[in-house]
Amino acid sequence: MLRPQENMVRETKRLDGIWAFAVDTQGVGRAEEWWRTEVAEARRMPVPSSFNDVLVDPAVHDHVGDVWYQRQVFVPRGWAGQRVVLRFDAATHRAVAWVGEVRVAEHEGGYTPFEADITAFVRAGEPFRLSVVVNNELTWQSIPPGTVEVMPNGTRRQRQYHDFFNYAGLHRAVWLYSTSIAHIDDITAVTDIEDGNGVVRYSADVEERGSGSVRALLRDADGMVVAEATGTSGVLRVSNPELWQPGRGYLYELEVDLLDDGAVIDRYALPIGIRTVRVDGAQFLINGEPFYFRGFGKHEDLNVRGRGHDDAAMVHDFALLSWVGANSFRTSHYPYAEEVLDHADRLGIVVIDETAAVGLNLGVGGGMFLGGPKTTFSEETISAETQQVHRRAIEELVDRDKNHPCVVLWSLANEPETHTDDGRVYFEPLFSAARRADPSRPVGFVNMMFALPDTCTVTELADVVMINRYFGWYVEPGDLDAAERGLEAELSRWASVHNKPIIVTEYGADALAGLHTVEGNPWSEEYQAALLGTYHKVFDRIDAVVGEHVWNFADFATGPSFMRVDGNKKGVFTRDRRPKMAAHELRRRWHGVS
Ligand code: GCB
Repeated sequence: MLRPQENMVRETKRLDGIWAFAVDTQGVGRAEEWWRTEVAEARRMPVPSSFNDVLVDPAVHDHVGDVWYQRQVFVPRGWAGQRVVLRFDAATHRAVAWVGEVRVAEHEGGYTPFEADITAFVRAGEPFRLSVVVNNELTWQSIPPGTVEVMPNGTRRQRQYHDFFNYAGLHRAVWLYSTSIAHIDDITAVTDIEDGNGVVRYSADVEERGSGSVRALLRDADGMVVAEATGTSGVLRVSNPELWQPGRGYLYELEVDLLDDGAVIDRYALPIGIRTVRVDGAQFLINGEPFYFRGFGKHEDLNVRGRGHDDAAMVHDFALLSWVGANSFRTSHYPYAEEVLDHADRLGIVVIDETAAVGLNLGVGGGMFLGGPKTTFSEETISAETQQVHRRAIEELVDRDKNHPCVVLWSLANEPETHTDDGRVYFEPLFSAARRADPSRPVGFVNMMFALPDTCTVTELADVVMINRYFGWYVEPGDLDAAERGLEAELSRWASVHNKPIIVTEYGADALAGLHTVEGNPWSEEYQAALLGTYHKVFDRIDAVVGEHVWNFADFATGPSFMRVDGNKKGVFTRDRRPKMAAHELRRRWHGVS
């Protein structure tokens, strides 16, 4: 799905700002058809933002169910005769939208965009009422999963199987945009390098094409046309290409025009990075060169805005990545805003792109702490229905992010149950779906410690091994010698049993900023830094380890738990992005700065 874009034939209008907002405490809004009038007792809520932390009200913060957003929208008068599209970059976790009285869109999944052609329901130069109901409930049929519990006093409480706060709302931009009626609906571009020449294989989906023809131009970063083709699909070749490389995000622009009698009816300019990604034995190759991932698992998590996208905070995070010497990150544990991928494309930051499938493992939090069900895969828990939702989440992720050069690897899930045959049965079709959707990139999932090199039933489906390990924290807490031994033994085993590159996608320790101890006890900044140093010694001794992603870039909000003190403190930066000792430790290693 293409992002909205402005050019001589397309216009956009961002609907961000302050909207009317109502919490549907009694869950009656749909039955009472709240979209038909202005929502009663509306408060005001910024878009984009999570709704949870903005108003100082526990009933909003912890609300489980529907919330309603509403605003007037003016259709620009110049859009007469154009196709008008309403687009949501993300509504977490599901939403229905109405234009006036007409239900125009419905979407499941909190982190991928959806849109509706509303041409038939609006008039240029006139306003309409836009109503959206957003629902934040996690169930066994949602990705991520959860359960809603009704308490004795009738309030509803969300149980979840993941370690971050269940922020919800209109998290990203909402748009109105125009195109011509005949328009370019989608473009797919896959790049390759053949005999030193850059190759861009493109295909364009065109709607209402009629007698229109398609032309594709490839421009370099200076705007010079370097290759040209016609037709809805074709191959563009560039001699002496500037490659997209880690640390150097050189971008071409693929300009696709829909022409009628020589006139441009529609145009879309897609940034393209010419690069290859391949796994060869235990190496991860970008442009044929071994690549070593240095970076973090992150979260979209900020004070006040929660998971709401914020350009200033995003640019700052990238500046900190560069300061600390990171070359990559994982979009743990859900697809991030497209702005993030655009920025990574430009800076040459490498991304592991993850779905929102986190918590498909009731052995972890579910069984241990919540006293809930313990069977992960069953008719009552993660079922065939969940699997369908998961498959669609994978397809929507690939559909959205397939053209980003920064994305080098798809992560289908974080720490699912993969030591059982049921895990294998669940994941096999999902790997096939991912490979069908994108044959050009490696595919993997993030393994947790219940599934070992000899017992994991899913690793053989993956191109890489991604593992999260907490020796010295959840296992052997406080004992870094034991941690070193345990980690080395396990990584060596992964390397000898599976001839695949290993990326350690999580390792780390909580540290309370400002807590210092001479002994370096757990929770101190000293211990966090020392634990990372211990892991690094081991990584450097095992050739198959091709990546280190510290958990986490920054402290982040979680649900309530006796294991969390005002959130998860494994950040090497605090939630307001100040460095802990560990950040300096990483900077020394990754930048060689002393
Ligand atoms: C994990 C999870 C991550 C948690 C982390 C922790 O394995 O993947 O979501 O936040 O551990 O800190 O416990």
